[in-house]
Formats: sequence, C-alpha cells, structure tokens
Amino acid sequence: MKSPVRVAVTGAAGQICYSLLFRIASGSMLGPDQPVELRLLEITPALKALEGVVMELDDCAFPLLAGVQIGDDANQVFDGVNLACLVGARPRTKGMERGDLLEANGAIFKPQGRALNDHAADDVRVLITGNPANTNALIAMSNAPDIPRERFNALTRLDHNRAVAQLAAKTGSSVNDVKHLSIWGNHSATQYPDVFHATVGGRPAPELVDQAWLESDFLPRVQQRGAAIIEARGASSAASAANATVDHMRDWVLGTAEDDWVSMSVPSDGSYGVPEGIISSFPCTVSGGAYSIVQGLDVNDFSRGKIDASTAELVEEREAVRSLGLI
Ligand code: NAX
Repeated sequence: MKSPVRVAVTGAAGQICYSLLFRIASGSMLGPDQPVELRLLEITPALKALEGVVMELDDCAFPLLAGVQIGDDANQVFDGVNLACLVGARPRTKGMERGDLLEANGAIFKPQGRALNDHAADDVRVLITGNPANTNALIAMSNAPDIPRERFNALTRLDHNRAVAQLAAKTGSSVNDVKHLSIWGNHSATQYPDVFHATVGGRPAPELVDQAWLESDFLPRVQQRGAAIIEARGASSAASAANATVDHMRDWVLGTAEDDWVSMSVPSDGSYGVPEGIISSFPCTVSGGAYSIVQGLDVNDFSRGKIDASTAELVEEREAVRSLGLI
C-alpha cells in the first residue's frame, strides 16, 4: 500500500465540502490505490458542525481514508500537507463593495498563504476554489514566497465542464466527443469560454454552431450558470463545484488525457498577451505533475477582445489588492 497523501481542505463544514470530502476520501481524486489523510480547517464557530461531517466520514468506512484531523489554526492544519484545496472564503453580502470583498478575503488568504509557506510539505500544490478564486490565489501565492508560484492554481474547471456540457447538448453529442474547449480569463461573468479550437466527434466546433448562438446563447449561459443555479436551487453550485475541484486536482496530479486539454487558472507567464503574474485561466495539459499552457493557438479578433476584457478585470483586481497591502 502507498503511504497516504496529506490533503488539506478549508471551509470543510460548508456546502461544497459536504460533497468534496466524500469524493476525496472515496478515491475519486487520487485514484483507487492511494490512501489519503484529511486535514480540515474551519473557523471556530463551525467546528461543531465539522465534527458532525467527520462522524459521517467515519460512518462511510472508506478503505482509503487513513486519518482525519480538524482545527481552526491554519499553522497546525497545514502541517506537512501535500495538497491543499482552499474552498472556504468570505461571500459577498448585501451592500458589500468589491473592495470590501477583496479585503475580507485577503484576511483569509494572506495568513493561509503564509501558513502554507511555513508548514506545508515541499511538494505542496494549492488549488483555490473560494471566490474571488483567481485573486484569492494571487493573494495566497504572493504571501508564500518559498513555494514555487506555479504550485498555486485557481478553479475554472467548473466553467470548463459547464461549457463542454452546453456544446455537447447543442450538437446532440456526448460530452466524451467534445475536446479542446478552453476557458480564458477570470472565474467571473467576464470569463471567455472559447470553442474556436474545440472539436465535436473530430469535427471543428465552429462548423457545427453559428456565431449568433455563440454570442447570444452559449457565452451568457456559461458565464451566468452560477446565477441560474442559485435562482433554481436557492443555493450556489456545490456538488458540481466539488466535482470540478476533484477533476482539477486529479488531472494536476495524475495528468491530462493524451488527446485533450483542460482549463486551469495558473500564474500567467505572458502567454497569449495575458499580463504576467496574474492568475488567469488557460488551456493546459499536465504531465509528470507539472502543467503547461498550450502554446501556438491562433486567437481571432473576437476571442482577443474577450480575453483582453477578462484579463483586464484581473489586472484591476490585482491593483485593488495591491493597494490594500494584501500582496
Ligand atoms: P459555504 O458558505 O457553504 O461554506 C464556506 C465555509 O468556509 C463555511 O463553513 C465557513 O465557515 C468556512 N470559512 C470561512 N472562512 C474560513 C477560514 N478563514 N478558514 C476556513 N474556513 C473558513 O460556501 P460553499 O458553497 O461551500 O462555497 C465556498 C466557496 O466556493 C465560495 O467562496 C463560493 O463562492 C466558491 N465557489 C467557487 C466556484 C468556482 O468554480 N471557483 C463555484 C462554486 C462556488 O461559488
């Protein structure tokens, strides 16, 4: 039996984690022969609820679950962790300005970045799901100077999966037939789901759908999907966000399929004119535990405008957190 991988998860008593923890413990994330040890972080008032979640984890008798520890101190919970899923964040409440939101999240992700820097294992990889995910990842990364920057990612896989499902439905295909879709930019309503390089059953997607559908149906539907789910369910996406978190981490650790790529928000190296340093979504492949941004794609004028608009928003968010002294 392999030795356990230590996985930290924050926001562990929240709704995404009510799905995520069970997926991790069952082996969905790291495979059926990889034991895991869970390190769960919550704020103090949520620890009691978290104890209940841990009782349920116990009651599943997961063969791969080698141990669970909970706590409200990031320095202890992150000790020796190999993977960290940062899900807990401060949601936007009524009347909150963007600056307030960034500041409140800075108060979470700045100390968590530092705690990871000081206590995580040398091979730690960190995925930020909690919103605003890209900028929260930037804050955590900037406060962890000893951890290589490329070990900080943010989640845009849910957007990727949503776009795949929409394109499959439109073309009457299986999701298995859709390849090479890309999400660019921020995990926000400005994100750009790009079908220009996608194929469906081997055929170029632009031959199967028209520009009018792309602009007035597909883009807004993917961009506004989170809001549509809140409208229908009365609560934000949880199981699908957990699933995307599992997908992202699994592919980051175990690699992407030979014939496809995925969307990952990673620190920009300037590829495709995306300003260096912001954490932006790109088409990526993973091999040997390291991701690479797919290179050499043609970016048409339509895509250029959309990518530039979303990355401009990320640059603005970076300036805002810089002026707040968070990075
Ligand atoms: P919940 O409000 O159900 O849970 C969040 C949990 O985080 C709470 O239990 C809270 O006590 C905890 N928490 C707060 N501050 C913490 C801290 N400093 N340390 C540890 N835990 C802390 O939210 P949930 O629905 O689970 O969503 C979590 C986050 O994911 C939100 O920010 C949400 O906006 C974001 N999402 C991101 C998505 C993505 O694709 N990137 C999609 C789904 C979701 O909207």
